Amino acid sequence: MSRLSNATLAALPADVALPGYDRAAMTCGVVHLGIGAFHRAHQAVVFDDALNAGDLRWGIVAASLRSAGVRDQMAPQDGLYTMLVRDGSAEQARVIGAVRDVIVAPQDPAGLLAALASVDTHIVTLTITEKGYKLDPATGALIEGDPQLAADIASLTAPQTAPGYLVAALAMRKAAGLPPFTAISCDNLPHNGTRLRNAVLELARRHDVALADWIATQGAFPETMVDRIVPATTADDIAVLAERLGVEDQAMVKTEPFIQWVIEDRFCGPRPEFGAGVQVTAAVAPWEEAKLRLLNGSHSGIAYLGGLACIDHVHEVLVLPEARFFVEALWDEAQTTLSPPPELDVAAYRRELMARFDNPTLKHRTRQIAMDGSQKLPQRLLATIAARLEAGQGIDALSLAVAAWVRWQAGIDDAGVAHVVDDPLAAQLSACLSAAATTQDRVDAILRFDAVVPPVLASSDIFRAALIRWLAQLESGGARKTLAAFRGE
Ligand code: NAI
Ligand code: CS2
Repeated sequence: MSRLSNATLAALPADVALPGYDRAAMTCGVVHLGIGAFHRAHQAVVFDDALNAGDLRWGIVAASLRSAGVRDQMAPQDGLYTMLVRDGSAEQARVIGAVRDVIVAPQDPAGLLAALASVDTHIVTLTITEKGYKLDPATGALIEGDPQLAADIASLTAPQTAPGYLVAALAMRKAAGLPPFTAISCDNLPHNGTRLRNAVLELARRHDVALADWIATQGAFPETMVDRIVPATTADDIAVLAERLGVEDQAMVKTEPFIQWVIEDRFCGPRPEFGAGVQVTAAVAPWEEAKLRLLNGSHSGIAYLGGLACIDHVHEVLVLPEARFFVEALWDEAQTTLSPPPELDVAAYRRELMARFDNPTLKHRTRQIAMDGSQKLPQRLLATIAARLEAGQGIDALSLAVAAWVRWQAGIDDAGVAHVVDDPLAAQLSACLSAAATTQDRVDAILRFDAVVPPVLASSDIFRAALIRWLAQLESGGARKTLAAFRGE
């Protein structure tokens, strides 16, 4: 079967939305680092909207800092791909044309640096996962001793890390008399702009103090809150779409109708006239905190408990009344720790969130969300627990979610089936847990794991007791029984 491409666009079925602009005439104002599924269904759509509105400055040069997979899917398709929006019953298809090129950084570091240093480039977006920033999850400081970071500290000729690419390109821009670009982290990290800025400034300082000062005064690293559920594409998704389109699209993404991008009003250069789904605002933190603690906190709880109970997808976990009860209880706990923005109606947000999780056509795998827990737990669950404890409030549901994460580290589900713990700290976590003989010992080992657990929780007797209680139940009876017990059954 032929592939989706410029040549096959005109033959697509009439109900597929197509780029409404001349792709050959667009320039690339955006460089994106980490072209995974999320970028293709979120930021790229926002820039595609700007292109459709007639501003042809917002094409994208995208890069993968690791593998050639996405480039190999997109290059034969002239950078085109389909976004499928599934609302639970109907499905809409739209071809996105914003991505002009995909660079595989390890194969072409000079090409990526040239794109970043181009006079056309005004904005750099990043979705490199939480671990890509090379920051300690508990403290947010650069991970000293990380080999890739060490290489970038030694030389920036062919950078290894995202902060390395940004520093090297900013040095080229400064030398060429160009302004810096606005660098926008779109990963689910707390204060993601500040974290990215700190990583870049710290690395720049190791090379050239004047460069670091220039970036600090002239550059911009807005905070953002990003939200759209974008599950990984499956081979089945690609096969079903090929039937519908009559051409194959290996780079397709599937998502939900909901889209939100809250960006701090801190740009150092041009930006598009943002349209639907984007808010530019002075204060992102309240949005970000609400999203991380409500959506992502419960997502992680659902992923570990559902994964242990051998349930593949989020919507299937929520078929269980005891799982819904748990999610509502976790939200009750998290909600008291928030200072929501005035525009956010938390009760309505919770109702909408449950409906989003219930979407049966997204098929969001619990295993996908369970990945990289060590990088996710601090902002999703542990900060919430610390705030509850400080206020003298209970942590029943939140600590059950953390206990399920601890249980997940054993690498075996409730049916005795082994799973890979996909986490950059998996080996260290496994070493710390395997030396522990009892449930109490395992909890104590986790509490001492200071890359993830902050001191205030490591020393909390209340947190320790809650973890021991839930972990003991998960270990003896499994996730389904523990959820039922949580509900008082
Ligand atoms: P994906 O697996 O499709 O893509 C991940 C991208 O990150 C790939 O380009 C990969 O090469 C890159 N990457 C991974 N580790 C890296 C490292 N150590 N250094 C540099 N690059 C690295 O995942 P997806 O769905 O695109 O999600 C990526 C991130 O986007 C998430 O971790 C999250 O922070 C954020 N996000 C994802 C949402 C989703 O529903 N998928 C929604 C909101 C945010
Ligand atoms: C999920 C998020 O994979 C995960 O850890 O919790 O990627 C989630 O889908 C997004 O944050 C939704 O905006």
